[in-house]
Amino acid sequence: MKVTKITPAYDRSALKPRILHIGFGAFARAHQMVYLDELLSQEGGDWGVMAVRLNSGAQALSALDAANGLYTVIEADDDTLTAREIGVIAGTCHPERDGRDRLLDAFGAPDLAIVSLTITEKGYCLSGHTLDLDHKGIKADLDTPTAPKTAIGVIVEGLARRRAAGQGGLTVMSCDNLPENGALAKAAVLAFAQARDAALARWIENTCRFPATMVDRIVPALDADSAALIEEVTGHEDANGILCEPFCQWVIEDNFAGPRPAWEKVGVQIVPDVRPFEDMKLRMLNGAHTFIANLGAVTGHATVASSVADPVFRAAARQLMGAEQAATLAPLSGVDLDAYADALIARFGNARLQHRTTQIATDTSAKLPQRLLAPAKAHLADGSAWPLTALGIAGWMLYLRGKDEAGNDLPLCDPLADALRDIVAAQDGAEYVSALLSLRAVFDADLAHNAEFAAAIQKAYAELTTKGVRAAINARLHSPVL
Ligand code: NAI
Ligand code: CS2
Repeated sequence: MKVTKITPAYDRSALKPRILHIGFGAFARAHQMVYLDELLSQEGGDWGVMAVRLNSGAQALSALDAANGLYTVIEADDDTLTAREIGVIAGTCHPERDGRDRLLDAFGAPDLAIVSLTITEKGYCLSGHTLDLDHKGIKADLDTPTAPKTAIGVIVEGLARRRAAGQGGLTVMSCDNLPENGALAKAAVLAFAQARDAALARWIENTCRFPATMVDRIVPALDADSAALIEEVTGHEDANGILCEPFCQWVIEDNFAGPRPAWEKVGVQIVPDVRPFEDMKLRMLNGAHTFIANLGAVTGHATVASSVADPVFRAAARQLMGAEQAATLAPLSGVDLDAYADALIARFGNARLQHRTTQIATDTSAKLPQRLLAPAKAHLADGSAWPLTALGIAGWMLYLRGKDEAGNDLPLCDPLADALRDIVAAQDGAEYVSALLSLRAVFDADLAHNAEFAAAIQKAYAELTTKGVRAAINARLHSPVL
């Protein structure tokens, strides 16, 4: 296989921390940083990044410092392998390592223009479309707002310090897989600010901007094989090295408070309305991922690639995307949804990515609404069929029971884990499904009162448990494969 190596072709000493990225995990390293690296390689400039992690990962940031801010991203599929050394990091910060004030004061720097976020869906501490003021972390941060621990508390205190320093507003850009992620980030930040100080909330509303984004690149958590491959290709260990697929897409709403990198020069789409792109990606890609993750894990498939190598799952994922998810989308000029679905199936089949089904099944309670419930609602409204969507939702309920079909344990990692474990322990069968359906944090009032929805999920769950997962899926395929 041909290995292509790319190193930073720009003057790194010119970089200033003009972007502060909170949540410097696998995805940010392989997506936002790569776009910026390409742009700097094209035209140089001073757009550097301060890499921040709030909870885990202090050691990885220290390793990044020791490597002079450099790390490697490997983009790979069966035929190609590109190792790109990324040079955009202009500093790192971890509040527990460096002290909270260093991070909060960084918001006041005159050169800072953008705070970008990949903090996972649960990092926004939402309840529906606004901030959950009963969230433990939010309550604690409102008690001590100048020493915040949540991302939302940090952003608001950082902006308060920026305002006090006499600087203008910032662009706060969510790059998480949430629908209308800009509006949600804004709602959370404003609600927290309002609870602290109405004048601060007004200042944020008037001077800051919260663009929505659609982000796409499959970046699994690093496993031992990928770490070994990175070491083999680069010749050294790399605590921040990451392996991902070659595909990459970024669509950003044209809504900035101040300057931004000229991302459009490296293929980023800057558009007036991101919503149709978000819906397409969150439903077709992420909806199919959640279907495969929960049902695949229960069946015993460890990865997405092994799931779509199984003809039942492959046919189901393609049918879900085409017949059920695409059918709920507004037409998007220049996008052929059939070709998009075919490309997604090919991307899922990338065997270089050991993308674990149990990783994607993490935090499903925060993913289900945008991925499978919104499409279900659309089908209920227009009377169209949603057999696989229903199986996907019931599949989550089956996954939660904690055992695969061979009796092996399945991990539960979810912001609602305690409540979910209580429900699992209390009952099974129809009562269990009803208890889950009454969880308002997942199923909103519309769905909770919809008897047709409840009946469809009950039926799907009963089929999964009586027939077994693959047979239940197969029976709902337009062209059964078993
Ligand atoms: P990761 O686990 O490698 O990194 C997550 C980062 O978020 C870490 O820095 C972690 O400390 C931080 N974090 C976790 N919970 C938090 C909380 N409650 N408050 C503040 N920070 C928190 O995960 P990865 O792969 O970087 O994904 C992060 C997010 O990026 C995803 O949840 C998703 O929304 C988005 N994304 C990921 C893609 C992927 O393929 N990995 C692709 C597209 C979007
Ligand atoms: C996945 C996504 O973990 C998950 O929930 O569905 O992270 C997925 O890999 C990305 O959205 C692809 O862009």
